[in-house]
Amino acid sequence: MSEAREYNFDGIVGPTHNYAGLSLGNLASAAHKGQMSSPRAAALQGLAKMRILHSLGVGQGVLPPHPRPSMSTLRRLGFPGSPGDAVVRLSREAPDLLPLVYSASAMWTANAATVSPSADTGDRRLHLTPANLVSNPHRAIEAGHTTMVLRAIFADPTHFVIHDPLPATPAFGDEGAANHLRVAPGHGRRGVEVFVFGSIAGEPVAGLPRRQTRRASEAIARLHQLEDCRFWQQKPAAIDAGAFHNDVVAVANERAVLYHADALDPSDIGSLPGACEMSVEGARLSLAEAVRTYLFNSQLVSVGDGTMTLIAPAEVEASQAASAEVARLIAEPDNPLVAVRYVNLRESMSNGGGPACLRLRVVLTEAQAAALRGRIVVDDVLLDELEDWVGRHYRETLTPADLADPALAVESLAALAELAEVLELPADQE
Ligand code: SUG
Repeated sequence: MSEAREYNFDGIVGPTHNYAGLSLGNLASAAHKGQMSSPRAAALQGLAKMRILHSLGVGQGVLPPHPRPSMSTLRRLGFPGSPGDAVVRLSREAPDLLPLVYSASAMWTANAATVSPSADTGDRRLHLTPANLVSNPHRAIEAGHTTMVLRAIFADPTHFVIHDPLPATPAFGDEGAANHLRVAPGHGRRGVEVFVFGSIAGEPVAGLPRRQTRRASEAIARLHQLEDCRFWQQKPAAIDAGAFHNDVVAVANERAVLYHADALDPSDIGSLPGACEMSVEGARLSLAEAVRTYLFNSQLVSVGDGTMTLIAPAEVEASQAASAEVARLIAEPDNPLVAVRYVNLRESMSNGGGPACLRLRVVLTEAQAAALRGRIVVDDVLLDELEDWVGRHYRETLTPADLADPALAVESLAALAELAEVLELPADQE
């Protein structure tokens, strides 16, 4: 088991990346509503991040964008016909639904699924449960396609179990790995899996939406046959300050847990055996500044010699308070963090998606890695091919009004069909 390695499966940003202000409680999404996006820059920024992780020796995979417009959604809503025809009719009869069928939100693969490595599970297989994402309609339509893609990649039943998403109802609201921490002495060793929830069963609350329910997390823990897990409530004040997912205020890697002390209970963290705490107090960095800069949405990764590097958004570097905290943590001798790499993800950040939102972590043994299907683990050649593909298919800019252009539907679906060939995955079944 000790040969296990962590892979980060990043969502490739799709050709229809746009700012529609769809996510209540996500402050960046609301702030950029209606602005012009740059799908090409967004995708290249994501690929540049993947290149850094790959160069650090961290396993790096990709998950394809979902086909947009979502033809399955258009058909279910009563818009048959070709993609161009369906979009033209939708923009005449229900233009408010254009952002729903065009959202590129599947790029944030931390919300694709909850993953339990085989070291933690009763049957010693890797378990994945795709998230139902019921809190937001544009995200709920991801669940079916995500399940299909994960089943295509993690197809070997001797190693992998892909569960169905939980029932798509508020009582089982589930947002995947974004509300899940794993603390273990090493990636391949048995760990404690921590589920952080906002409500028990989707009960109405004053304040911003609580997307993750305890009932959903408990079901996943049962399905994954977890031998050691915890359920913690995120402090409501943190959600109301804009931490709509726990990964906006906490990140763990092996023994290390970096978190904002106003979001989780330090005694909860202290109860984890062997955990190395890196906490940031509100007096040093306010919750508001943590949410604005996404310090805790950094990726904390092991780089091979027992040390860790933080992959942090450029917004952290530009903030005096946040960058001072990074410097303080690096200087601290009692934790494994020794370096930071700042990355420009401005396009994704403007929709509330930082470095950690863009990746789904999967710990794989060598045998499991060898059993993956598709050409989805990157090397420099694949990254070059993906950059070239983006350059040929993506628009420089997109405004909300452009979503009514039927040519965008044709372009975007053609790009995705070509990508399926590059990645050697089944073509879209939508
Ligand atoms: O679900 N934004 C996403 C951001 C997800 C971030 N993921 C993690 N924290 N793991 C969301 O709120 C905005 C789309 C728009 O407004 O056009 C959006 O869906």
